[in-house]
Amino acid sequence: MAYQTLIVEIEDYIALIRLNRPDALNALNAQLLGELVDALKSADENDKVRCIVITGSEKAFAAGADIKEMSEKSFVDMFTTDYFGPEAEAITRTRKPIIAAVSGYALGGGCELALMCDFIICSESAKFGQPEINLGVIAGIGGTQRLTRFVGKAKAMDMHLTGRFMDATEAERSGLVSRVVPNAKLIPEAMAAAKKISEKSMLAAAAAKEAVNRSYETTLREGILFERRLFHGLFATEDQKEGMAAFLEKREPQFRDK
Ligand code: CO8
Repeated sequence: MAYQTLIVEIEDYIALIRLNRPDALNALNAQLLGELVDALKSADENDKVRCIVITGSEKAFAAGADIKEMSEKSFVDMFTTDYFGPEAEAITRTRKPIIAAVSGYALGGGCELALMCDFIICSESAKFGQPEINLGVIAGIGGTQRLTRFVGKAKAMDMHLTGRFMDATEAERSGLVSRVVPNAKLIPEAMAAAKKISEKSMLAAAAAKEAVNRSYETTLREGILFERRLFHGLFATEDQKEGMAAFLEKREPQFRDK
């Protein structure tokens, strides 16, 4: 499928997906989200992809859901189409690891999209925010739930109620992002992280992703049991035999996803 709002490059087992609506600071409209869902599904199904990086431009990862598209909609329009619900669900169903590489504004739905990824690497210019309150609404694709789980109630309430932005330093200090790098290093750093992931066993990577994500869905006891069963299950794979043999033989493992 040819995309109008995304640029997708696949190289070296990494799919780099760039949001590409520069005139609207990559605001998320129905077309962009539809194309993103399609690109992620294709990446999941493509043997030549082992890790995914989603990024925007230097000025904006995404400045929110598209206000022009939403402004005239009624409750009935939003409710009957379940506005952005199916797309958001589909994004979080992606099985391959996804890194968000954030530069500039990640606001509203843009911040929420970054939160849906497995982890966020940002540049020094990144600004995260949930400014929907300034528009008379609130976050709609997970911001009140994920941000609260990731940075705690105090910061989440502050952001959702005041609409203020969080800079890169505060985002790292709060646990929202895993790394902050200079602007020019953002894509190289994200691609290097993706390359590292792409060299692991995809079976173990998928299990790690499922287990960490499960920690947000269940009790500690159930989550630990889920983790232990996945851990036990990986002993049925050739990659476990290879990984442990390689360690003992002091060589690099050759994982085959089997
Ligand atoms: N939607 C549509 N267009 C946008 C958006 C947006 N969210 N953000 C920026 N743009 C457009 C501007 O309208 C402008 O277009 P034009 O040149 O045609 O007027 C262009 O992008 C450049 O923007 P600015 O001139 O405003 O650039 P500045 O550098 O002056 O400011 C800001 C940058 C601070 C990012 C500013 O553009 C801004 O405040 N944008 C809006 C941020 C915002 O409020 N985001 C939240 C939107 S609501 C939301 O995300 C809800 C999520 C849940 C939806 C799911 C429903 C279930």
